[in-house]
Amino acid sequence: QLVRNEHGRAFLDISHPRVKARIALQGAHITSCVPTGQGDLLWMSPENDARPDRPIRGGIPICWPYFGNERPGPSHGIARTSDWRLTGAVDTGDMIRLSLELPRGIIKHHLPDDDWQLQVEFELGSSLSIALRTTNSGGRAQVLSQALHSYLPVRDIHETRLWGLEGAEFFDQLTGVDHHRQQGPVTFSGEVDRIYHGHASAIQLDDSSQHYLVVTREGSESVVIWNPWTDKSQRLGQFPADGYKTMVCIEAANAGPDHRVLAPGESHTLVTQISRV
Ligand code: TA6
Repeated sequence: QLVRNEHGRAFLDISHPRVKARIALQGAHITSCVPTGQGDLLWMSPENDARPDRPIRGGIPICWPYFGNERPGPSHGIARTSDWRLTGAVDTGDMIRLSLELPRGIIKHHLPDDDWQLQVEFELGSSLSIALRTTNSGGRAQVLSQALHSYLPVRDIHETRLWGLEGAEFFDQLTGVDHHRQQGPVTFSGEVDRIYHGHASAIQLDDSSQHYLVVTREGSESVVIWNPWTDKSQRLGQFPADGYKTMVCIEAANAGPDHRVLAPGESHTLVTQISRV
């Protein structure tokens, strides 16, 4: 049902036999997803002040229609601070499917030279799936870069390894140097901010838990791996100084060299699934 927090921010609170979840209407931003009998699949900062128009730290921010600062404007684009509209809710018994759209008037307001339609579909049950569909509704080709900026919980970042990226090439956002090659699992002993590209297979998050998370993607040949570590944690808004110890971002993306050019009328759907195995 629709609830509002003390700042008037609207959330969809989902309570289903298979899952409990919460989605902020601003940004169509899922902030928690707890399948029955499991822990939350997502990490949320305890320091969110959740005032409207401030990006929520945690969950899955929708970075669109550009990633990071690939275009002038707010970091990671305009979708996550704009008000979306619920357009559908279906209970299939073993999951709930929610559809939202970003009204075209809002897109036009922020991006007067662009012509896009944007919808998102969540499938919430024993796992989480989010599909972000962009349509070029204009008369000229348009460039799209984007990410589903998933914050995932880990028991201890020092004991965390990401499998599935071995041998993949990556661009290091910290140094601006490209064409690194991943040797072995991704481990963390300092800030990590990398765009792995030319890569589409599943990523396993092994943090020595009995069950670990698996992230899969569709419509994406790039994935961003980020942990802010100590210094950046101090500089980030709404982020506790030790927050880096219990989270990692595994972001299904079309970022860097994996940006997409959509012809008039063309659609592209970016999908990520998060499940515990
Ligand atoms: O995806 C990694 C990243 O681009 C980092 O460089 C850092 O800026 C992070 O996103 C968070 O960005 P935000 O705008 O949400 O503070």
